[in-house]
Amino acid sequence: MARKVNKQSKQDDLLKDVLNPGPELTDNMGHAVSDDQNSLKAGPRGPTLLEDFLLREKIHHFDHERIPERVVHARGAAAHGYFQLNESLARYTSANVLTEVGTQTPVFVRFSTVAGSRGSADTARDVRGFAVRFYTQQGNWDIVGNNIPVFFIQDAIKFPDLIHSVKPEPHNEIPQAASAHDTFYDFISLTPESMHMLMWVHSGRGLPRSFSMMDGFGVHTFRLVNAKGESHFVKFHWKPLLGAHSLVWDEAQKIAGKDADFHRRTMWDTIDQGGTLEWDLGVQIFTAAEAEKWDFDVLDATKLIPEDLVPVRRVGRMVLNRNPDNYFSETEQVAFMTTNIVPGIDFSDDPLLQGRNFSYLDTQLSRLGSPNWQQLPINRPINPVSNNQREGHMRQTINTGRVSYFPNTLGGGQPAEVPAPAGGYVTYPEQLSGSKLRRRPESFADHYGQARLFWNSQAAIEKEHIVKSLQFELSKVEIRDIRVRMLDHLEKINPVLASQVAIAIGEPARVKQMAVPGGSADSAIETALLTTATSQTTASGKQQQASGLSLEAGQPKSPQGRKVALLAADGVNAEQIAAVQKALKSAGATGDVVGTHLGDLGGVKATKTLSNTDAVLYDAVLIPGGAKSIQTLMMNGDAHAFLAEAYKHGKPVGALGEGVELLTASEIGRLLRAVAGTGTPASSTTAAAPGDAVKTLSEVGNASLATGTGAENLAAQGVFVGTNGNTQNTVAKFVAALGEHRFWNRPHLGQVPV
Ligand code: HDE
Repeated sequence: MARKVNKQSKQDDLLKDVLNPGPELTDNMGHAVSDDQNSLKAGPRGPTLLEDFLLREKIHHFDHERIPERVVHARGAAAHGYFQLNESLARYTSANVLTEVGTQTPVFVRFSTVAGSRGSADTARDVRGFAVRFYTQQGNWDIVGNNIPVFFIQDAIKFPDLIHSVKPEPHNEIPQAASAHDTFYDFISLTPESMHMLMWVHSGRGLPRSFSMMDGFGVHTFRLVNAKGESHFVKFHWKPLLGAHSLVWDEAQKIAGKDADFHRRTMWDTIDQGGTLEWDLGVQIFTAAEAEKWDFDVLDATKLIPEDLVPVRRVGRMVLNRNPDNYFSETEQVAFMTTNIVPGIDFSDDPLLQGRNFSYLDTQLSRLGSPNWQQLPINRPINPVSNNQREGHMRQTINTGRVSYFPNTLGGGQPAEVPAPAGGYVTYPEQLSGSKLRRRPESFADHYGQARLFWNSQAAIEKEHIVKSLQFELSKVEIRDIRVRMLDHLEKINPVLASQVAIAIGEPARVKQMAVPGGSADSAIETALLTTATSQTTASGKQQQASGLSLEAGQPKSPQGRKVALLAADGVNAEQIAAVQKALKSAGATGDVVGTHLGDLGGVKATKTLSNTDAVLYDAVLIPGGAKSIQTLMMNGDAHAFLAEAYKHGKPVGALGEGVELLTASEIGRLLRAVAGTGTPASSTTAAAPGDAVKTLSEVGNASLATGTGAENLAAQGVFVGTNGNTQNTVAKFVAALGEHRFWNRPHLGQVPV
C-alpha cells in the first residue's frame, strides 16, 4: 500500500491530467472546428439552426461551469509545496510522515476567509482557514485548521447557527464578508463560550498581513498512536518563519477596495518570482493524565494549551513553492476532510471535531456532485487506490475483472485486508462508557478565563486595536439590547475594555475615570489605562499571561517579503533608486517605483503610478532625491496622501537628499518636526501648531539630521532621513526597519488626516 514519496511525487501524478493547448481547435468529441466565430444560420441575417452542435456544445458547457461554492471558506487561494520532517516522533506515532526524517512529503495548502462569498475581498476581518493536505506514503492526511487556535463554539450542533448569524442577513443579503451586524452579535451575545475566540478575531489575528505571516493551528486535540499502540494527545501548530504580523483595520478596509486580491496576489507573486512561503510544524504533546490536572478541558475547542504549560516542539518545515496550474481544477476542487488521517494519528472526543468528521464528507457530495470526487486529480492520493467500490456519476477509472466484492475466491481473495503491523488503519481502542445524553460537561463551563488570559497577554497597542475594533463593530449593531449584552460580556473579560467600548457606543462607562476615546488613535491617557488593565484569571494553570499570544512579543522580524514604494517623478535620482533596489533585494524585499506616470523617468522605469496604487498596498515608503522629481511631487496631492497614510499606519518612511524637503512639506511634516526636535514625545500632548513655519527638517535643533540626535529621534519612530552625503547609511537603516513591521510609538497619530 505504502509508496515512497518525494517532493515531486504529486506533481508527477497531476501531470497525467495536465492538458496544454494543442495547435488545432476541436470540440469535446475531437471534431476539428472550421469556424468558431459564427453560429450556423439560415442566411447571414436569418435565425440560428438547432442543428448547430458546435454552438450547443460550447454554450452547454459554459452554462454549467460553476459548482456550488463552499458554504464556509468560499474565498481562498492555494499553493503546492512539501513538508520535510527534521525530528522523528516515532516514540509517539507510527505515521511515516512524522517518523521518517528527511522525507519530503508533497503538500497542497489552501488559505481562506470564512464568512465572505467566493468573490469577496481578502482582507475582511475574519478567521483564516489554513488547510494542509499531505500526500503521504500511507494516503492523504489533512490538517484542516485555522490561523486562530480556538473556535467560537464547543459543540458541532451550533455550527449552522453560528454561520447563519455571521453570513449576510437572509432578508437583504447584507453585509458581505463582515461580522459587524446585528444577527452575528445577537447570536454571539447569547453564546458566552465564543468570547475567547471573539477576542482573537478583534485582535490583529483577524487581519493578517499575508498568508506567509500567519500562524496555523489544528485547533482540536488529536491523538498520536505509536507502533506499540500507546496514545498521546497532540495539538498541531504552524509557525511562520517570517513571524505573525497583521494589518490595521483602516488599512484592511482600504485594501479591500484598492486590491481585493491582496493576499492571493502576494502569495502568487512571491512564488512566481521564485520565492517561498515557509512554516515550521510544531507539536504540543501531552498525556491524558497531564490533561486531567489542568483547569480547562482539552476536548473543549474554545480553549488553547498555553505554550508555557506545554512547549511547542518544532519538528519539521513546510515550504510552499509552486502555484497551481488551474484555479478551478486544483484550488476550487480540492476537498479537505478532517477524516483524512493516516495510521498513527487519530481523533480525540472533542465534540466539535466529531461533528466535523461527519460534515466534510457530506459537503463534498453537494459541491462536487458525485461520490467519485476522490478521483479528481487534486484529491486522489499518490499511493494506489484499490477496493471494490464501483460506478456512480462521472466514474473515471475503468476497473477490470468480474470481482467487485469481498471476500472472494474468484479474484484470488484480493484486494485483501491489511493487518495493522503491515500498515492497515486501526482505530485507537479507547475505553468508553456512559449514558446517552445531550449535555455539556462541567469542565467546559468557564467561558471567560482564557479570554482574560488572551487580553492580559496583549501589548497596549494590541489592546487598543481590540478596543477600536469592538467600538467599530458594535457601533454598527442597530439594536441597543444586543450592544448592551455585549458590554456585559466584555466587562467580565476586563472592565476597562468594556468601558472604552461603552463610551464609544454611547453607553455609560463601567468603571470610573475613563478616558474619552481618542478617535482613530488613542490618547496617551487611554494607552496608559489599557497598559495596566489586566484581569485576574484562574484558567490555564493560574497563569495571568501566556507566551505566543501577542503579535508584539517574540515574533521573528525580517525584511523578507516586504514591499516598498519608491515615490518618483521625471528627474528622480536614478543612482539612489538603484542603490535602494539593491539593498532591498539582498534583504529579500522588493521595491516598486511608483511614478507620476508609467515608464521612463530618466534612467528609471516606473512600474506603478500614484493613481493605480496606494500606500496601503506597501509595507513602507521611501522618497528618493532628485530636485526636479521632488518639485513635481511637491505639487502632487496623491504623493502627500501616500506619505501621510503610510505614516499613520506605522510604516517605515524614508527620504533621501531632496526627498527630505517633500517629507518636511507633507501633512506629517509638522508632527515630524516635533519628533525630531523633542525626542519621543509619546506622552506629550503638545504638537507643533498647524501654522508653524517649517522649512526643512534639518533645521531642527541646528542638528544635521543625517547624523545628529534629531535623526536618531526620528529613526526611533521609523522615519529615516539622509542628506545626499549620507544616503547609504540611511538606506541600510530603512531596510532593517522593515523587519520591525510597524512603529506605534509615533505621537499624535490621531491628527494625521487620512
Ligand atoms: Fe469547517 N467546514 N466546519 N472548520 N473548515 C468546511 O468543508 C464545518 C471548523 C475549516 O480550504 C466545509 O469542504 C463544521 C473548525 C477550513 O477547502 C464544511 C464545523 C475549523 C475549511 C465545514 C466546522 C474549520 C472548512 C465547507 C463545526 C478550524 C476550508 C467546504 C463542527 C479548525 C477548507 C468544505 C478548504 C470548510 C464544516 C468547524 C476549518 C461545510 C460542521 C473548528 C479551513 O464541511
